[in-house]
Amino acid sequence: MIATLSAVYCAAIGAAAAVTPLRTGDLRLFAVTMTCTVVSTELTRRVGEPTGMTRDVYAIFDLPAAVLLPPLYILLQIGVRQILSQARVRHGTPHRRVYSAAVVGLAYASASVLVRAAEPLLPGGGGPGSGTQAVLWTVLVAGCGVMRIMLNDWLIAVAVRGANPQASLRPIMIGTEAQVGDAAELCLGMLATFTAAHSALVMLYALPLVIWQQRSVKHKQLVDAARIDRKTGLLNDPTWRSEAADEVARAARTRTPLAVAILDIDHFKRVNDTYGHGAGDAVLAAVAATTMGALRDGDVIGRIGGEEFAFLLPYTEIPEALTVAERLRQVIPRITVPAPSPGAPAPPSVTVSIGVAAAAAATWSLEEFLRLADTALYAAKGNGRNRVFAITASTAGASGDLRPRPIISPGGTGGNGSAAA
Ligand code: GH3
Ligand code: MG
Ligand code: MG
Repeated sequence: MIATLSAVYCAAIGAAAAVTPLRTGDLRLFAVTMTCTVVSTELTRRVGEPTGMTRDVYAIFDLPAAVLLPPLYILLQIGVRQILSQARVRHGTPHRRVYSAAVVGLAYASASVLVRAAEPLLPGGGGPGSGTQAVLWTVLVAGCGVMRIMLNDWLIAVAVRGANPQASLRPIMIGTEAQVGDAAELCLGMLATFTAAHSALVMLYALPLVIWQQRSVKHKQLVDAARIDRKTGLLNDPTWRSEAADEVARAARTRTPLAVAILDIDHFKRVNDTYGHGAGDAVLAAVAATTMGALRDGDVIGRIGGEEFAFLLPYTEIPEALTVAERLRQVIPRITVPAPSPGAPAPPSVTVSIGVAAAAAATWSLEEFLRLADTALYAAKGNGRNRVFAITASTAGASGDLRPRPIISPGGTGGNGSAAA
């Protein structure tokens, strides 16, 4: 896939070069879009380019080149920017650079071809014009811009999935942040295109906007990096504690039910010892992904230790919290984790022990919730592992019976005592 697309990109440049006549006006506009691209890459250099699949803001100068010039120019512009980024911003893997250039370049070239084909169909013919024609023309440009984004995302998703079938693309493809970023990028690109259609040099005013937007994208990525555990994508320990403490304080204030649970993978050391640390990491990521998938959006999930995760369920009645924990205990052993490298054995399935502290309207602090959940977890481990134990209280600040009790699963495979709630 990567080789094919890269070959198509190079062939497209060759074919476009053969059929594109050199015109002074085109060259002048290309000089401006290329200058803006080079200057914005240089000026945002120190902001850096994050690794992995990311979104950036260069469409502001790519869209004018794609819409107002023959496809050859945008194919070249994208290629030059990747070469420049490789040399000046971050030394990435060469084949990924070529693939990025191919994906973005071909997506824009398709948009370019489409605009050229559709422009003559507008009532006022080609060009942005003014009044109704200007509105219709920008709608056409926006349509091509959206098509470019979709084609781009689809090609990237195919490659990412090919390399890692488990990869989660949701946040980067359709998360709120991605959509806001795409919309801002597209709208600025359209304004720049409309402006450049009238006077290429006026587009220079867009330069500070690009630098500003690139910095804000980077800022968001830095904030995420400081909050998120890289191995699992869950909140890291300090962030989880801080967000969980806010929820606990709110529950105490509003007298609403809340539960805190600690989940610990059973005999995880054996996975590392037998299958290697890489396999252990893959298991950690898979358990985290399953946990995230099983919980709701408002639940607070974090990695609070090596193979220990914590989750807080706000507004959750005791029986519901116990059901959630028990469901997780049942579903995690069914996860299949692929081998970390070709030829290596696939890691085994794992079981988990979960300790829950749940209160109908408790005034426990987060520390108390955690201490009780830990006591319940200890009981789950001591009673044979692969179990959920819970400590529950129905009244505020309850100090009655705080002994951990096992939760009986519907299939009878879990605890072996009486039900908790
Ligand atoms: P138990 O059922 O009692 O919880 O046994 P356990 O083996 O899961 O617990 P133990 O505390 O003895 O070992 C936890 C292991 O988790 C030891 C450590 O090497 C491993 N671990 C901690 N963090 C990571 C990590 O980030 N990646 C990997 N692969 N292993 C980790
Ligand atoms: Mg463990
Ligand atoms: Mg542990």
